[in-house]
Amino acid sequence: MKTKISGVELRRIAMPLVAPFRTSFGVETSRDVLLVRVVTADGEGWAECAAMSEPRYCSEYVDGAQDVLRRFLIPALPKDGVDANAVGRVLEPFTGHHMAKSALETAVLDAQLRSAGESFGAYLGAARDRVPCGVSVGIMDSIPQLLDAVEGYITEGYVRIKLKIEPGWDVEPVRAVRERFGDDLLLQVDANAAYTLVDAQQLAKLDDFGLLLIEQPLANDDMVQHAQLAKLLRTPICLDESIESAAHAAAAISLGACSVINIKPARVGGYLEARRIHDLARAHGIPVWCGGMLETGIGRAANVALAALPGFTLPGDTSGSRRYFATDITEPFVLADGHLDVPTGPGLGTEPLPDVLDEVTTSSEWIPL
Ligand code: NPQ
Ligand code: MG
Repeated sequence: MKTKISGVELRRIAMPLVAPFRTSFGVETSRDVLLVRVVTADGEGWAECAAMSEPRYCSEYVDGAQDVLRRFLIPALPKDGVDANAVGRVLEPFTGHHMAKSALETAVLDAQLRSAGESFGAYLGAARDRVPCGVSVGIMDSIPQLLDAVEGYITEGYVRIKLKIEPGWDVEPVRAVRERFGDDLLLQVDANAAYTLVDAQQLAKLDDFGLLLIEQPLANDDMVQHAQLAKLLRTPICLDESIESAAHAAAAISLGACSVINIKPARVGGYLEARRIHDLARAHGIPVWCGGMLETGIGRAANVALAALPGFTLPGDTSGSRRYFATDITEPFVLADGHLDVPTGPGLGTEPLPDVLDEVTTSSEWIPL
């Protein structure tokens, strides 16, 4: 099926966070999000770009994503229409820029599925109608502050807690959370590449706490070092930043660099590549889960649909809207019994609320095709 696109709106919105979110690579207090709206003959399709304001998590950043979309990716779309399945191939000549590519492909896919009356979940192959949700907890100023935050999330129903760690904030916060909330709590940590292989002995101390996994302990490029570290730890290693494609996932699995994969569709270039990684991991018995990039309801809707695929056997960072935003740009995603419902409407099954969208918009540009 071909979708004919008349143009694309690139809209920037400013979304204040409910609380600062600190990771090993920095502190975020507000989310500067690029929204992509594809306009077709009979409708439109939405997506959001996961790129952050600065290139810290990965090399992409939001101004750069908007530039490459405007100058290269959008003009590459065929004028006589394109099937969403072919967008990846059309953008292939341009290297990198997975988050920008993901946003464009997702908006085309949303437009196409809306026209066809099919939901993202049904299209991707969702195997359930709701998904269990975890939450990512930032680095705090003190252990009591961390315990209060974790207690609040457990009370809200989150079924799994992920603690952000860095050198100097690792064993003690994990020990404190285990002592306070018990051994049954599903608990994992995420270092966002803050360690090196010489820290192996320190990381091995985490083996005592029955963690589900340790996410991205070493640098993005350290695939071989992750394989070496895996031999020194009992805690399973999960890769996030290192996995930018299905090819990377295949390499990581055959190297023994990870035994779990965090799939973020934006990081790997879109939901179709995300599904390929899911299929590959599943064939190898590698559990996967859906990561998060502080998405608004637009990105969240698609992530929840992906997280409903059968190989997503661990709870994801698919938190409710209020984890990050007091007011979401869509109807908010609200946890029920620790789960989020997979949207069932056509396409993403949600769209921005016009009044909220106008209030948070900081700029908009129209790229005609
Ligand atoms: C991760 N996400 O798994 C990322 C990292 C991350 C939910 O922990 C603004 C935009 C701030 C994206 C901070 C979670 C962010 C961000 C952290 C992504 O590694
Ligand atoms: Mg991570």
